[in-house]
Amino acid sequence: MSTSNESSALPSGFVALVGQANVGKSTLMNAVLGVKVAIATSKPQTTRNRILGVQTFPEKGQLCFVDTPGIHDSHRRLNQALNRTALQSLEEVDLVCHLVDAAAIHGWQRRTGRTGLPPEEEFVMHKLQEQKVKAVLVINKIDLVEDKLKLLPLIETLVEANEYIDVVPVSAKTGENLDRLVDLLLDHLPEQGLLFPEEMLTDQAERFIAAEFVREQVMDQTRKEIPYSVAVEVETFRENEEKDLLEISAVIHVERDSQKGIVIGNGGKRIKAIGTKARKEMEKFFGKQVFLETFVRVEPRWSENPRHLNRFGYE
Ligand SMILES: Nc1nc2c(ncn2[C@@H]2O[C@H](COP(=O)(O)OP(=O)(O)OP(=O)(O)O)[C@@H](O)[C@H]2O)c(=O)[nH]1
Ligand SMILES: [Mg+2]
Repeated sequence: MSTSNESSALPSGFVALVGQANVGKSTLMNAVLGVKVAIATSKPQTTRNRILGVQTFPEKGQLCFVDTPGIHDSHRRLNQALNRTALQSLEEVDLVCHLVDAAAIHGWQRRTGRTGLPPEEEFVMHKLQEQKVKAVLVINKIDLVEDKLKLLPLIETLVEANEYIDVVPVSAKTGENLDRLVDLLLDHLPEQGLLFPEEMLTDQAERFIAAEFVREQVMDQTRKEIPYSVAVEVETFRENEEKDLLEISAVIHVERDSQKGIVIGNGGKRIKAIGTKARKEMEKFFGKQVFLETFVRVEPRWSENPRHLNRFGYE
């Protein structure tokens, strides 16, 4: 890093978070921001859009994260759109964080008795190499690795497979080493001053964020194919100044009648639980009381239909 003096501008820039699905990209962005801007669940393919998350570090600089969908090999139309979104993000950034899941790779190596990388990880590596990006390797979920010495051969395998300008092991969940990651990213960014106002957090519309909180709960509280058959649209987002609350109505789209039944649940139990938790997340984010209504509609095979993918903002 160049020596700084009082007249030099602070470092800043766009940093894409990329990798396989479920490696913790969104969790890491939220952890650095200290606010949940991107939804995160235990199911793969949670993130479906490019999501900007900005954090300003007083007197240090500004990181503008671009959270992206997990890159994976699939022929489903929705999934291909997600891959495109992730890969296009690489073209617009100053730096890339390639996140890998240390525990998942170790698990794969143990199960198969092999020493290399799982094919899904090779797929991501290949995509990154094609784009010739400047990448930092971020080895996430180290809280799940009991014997930290085991990280060394993993790092060796990864840096042999791809070129990185730096390597950092972290835990997005416990926050371990995230301060080191932040300093290191700032070190690699141009000294160009702040790109956004200090208080800026994201460029996502409030409606989008509200819809995402509902989708997060549906994904979290359902299983099998349902998380991948859900799209949420916010139809009303209104400030009721008299009552000092936000009135939000959201439509949960699924692909089949049977899925509608599961989302609603016995006697409406599940949809009620989804609504309650989503409302609490919204209240935390918007800092206001929320009145939330939810509806479930069937939109047959929307995830294979370009018109609907476009309508839901995925293509
Ligand atoms: N133990 C542990 N779990 C983590 C860590 N980081 C993320 N997770 C968990 O991993 C799961 C996936 O996290 P996400 O942040 O949604 O992962 P993602 O990479 O954004 O996934 P997609 O959006 O599906 O591509 C969630 O259950 C997280 O709580 C970590 O450092 N340690
Ligand atoms: Mg994500």
